[in-house]
Amino acid sequence: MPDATSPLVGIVMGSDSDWPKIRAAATALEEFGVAFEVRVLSAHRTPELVRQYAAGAAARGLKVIIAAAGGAAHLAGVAASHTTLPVIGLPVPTDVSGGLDSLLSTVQMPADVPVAAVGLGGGGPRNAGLLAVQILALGDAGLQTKLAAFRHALVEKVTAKNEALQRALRTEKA
Ligand code: RP5
Repeated sequence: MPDATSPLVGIVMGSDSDWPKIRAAATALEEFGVAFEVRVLSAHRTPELVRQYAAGAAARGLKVIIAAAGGAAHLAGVAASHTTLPVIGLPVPTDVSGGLDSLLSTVQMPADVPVAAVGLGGGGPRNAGLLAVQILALGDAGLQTKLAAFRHALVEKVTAKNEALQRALRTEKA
């Protein structure tokens, strides 16, 4: 039975080797005070555990699943096939063209079972966490307020960077 401290987001990954590459997803959730859990579950090594996890996620109070995997990255799609919760696919970089295999196998879901895939590497993991926050904010006024403040801070940060660049350019010209 979910309680007030139950995780709202489940982060699953195909291997513990993925964790350092996707840690930023969890960091984003921490920044917004969103309770989450983390599991290593593999679509091909532990298919039955993936099924049990995804099928039981909603009943345990989870609202969003972030599924990270590399290579033939079918974890997000398989998880999505066992739940109607939103699943955010997070492709993990590999040695094959930097992870193009992960990206395509995560994002190219055939029709009827969607996966909301984010980018490969770079801001992808952080965006996975932030997208989960935005989904949760649909029904949480507190999170909406935090998101508004976050976006406002982004504007201030970029504005300050622009002003600093303009000053530097003026100095260069002088
Ligand atoms: C995938 O295979 C995992 O998500 C990981 O990205 C990749 C390699 O896993 P390990 O061989 O490092 O366990 O299932």
